[in-house]
Amino acid sequence: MPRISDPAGPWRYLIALGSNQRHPRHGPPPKVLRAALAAMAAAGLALEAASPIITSAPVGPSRRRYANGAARIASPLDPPALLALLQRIETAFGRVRRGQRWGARTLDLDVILWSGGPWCSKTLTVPHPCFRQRAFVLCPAATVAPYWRDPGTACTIRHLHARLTRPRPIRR
Ligand code: PH2
Ligand code: MG
Ligand code: MG
Repeated sequence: MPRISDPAGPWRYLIALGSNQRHPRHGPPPKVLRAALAAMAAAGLALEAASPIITSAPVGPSRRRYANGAARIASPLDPPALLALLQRIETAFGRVRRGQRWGARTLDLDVILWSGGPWCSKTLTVPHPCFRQRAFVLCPAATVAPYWRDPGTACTIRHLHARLTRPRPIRR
């Protein structure tokens, strides 16, 4: 596998994992996520912490529930090289991109944060543009990186999670 090492690394990354389709060999979504973590480690990513796996109601058009999780990893790869590696793992798990936004997927691996601050290119934006509004990302992320600060808001993950899930009075 080609590697683009960055002399300023190793970097830390927060990765969100999702699945809402069974895999013929690994089985149902929670098992897909466990197998994906093993595949990430086998590909040379140093797994520093992995969250418990949760199930969550689908956001978007898909009707099946998701299994979601988060991992904190260390790697010398820069964001585009890491993204390419994660996409190879998604493809190896049988993910087919049908062009439908938020369609059902065997495995989704998203880069949420990295220790280098904001990153923006044609194919990748870090921090992930929607992660602050997604409890299925923030809930597992808060278990592996509670004090990691989002460079966009300067809030910790724990704070973002509390803010999103805090009970609010009903407006009448
Ligand atoms: N991922 C999506 C769209 N909707 N909903 C849940 N609950 N979990 C996900 O991982 C998820 C989703 C697009 O990647
Ligand atoms: Mg996603
Ligand atoms: Mg994705």
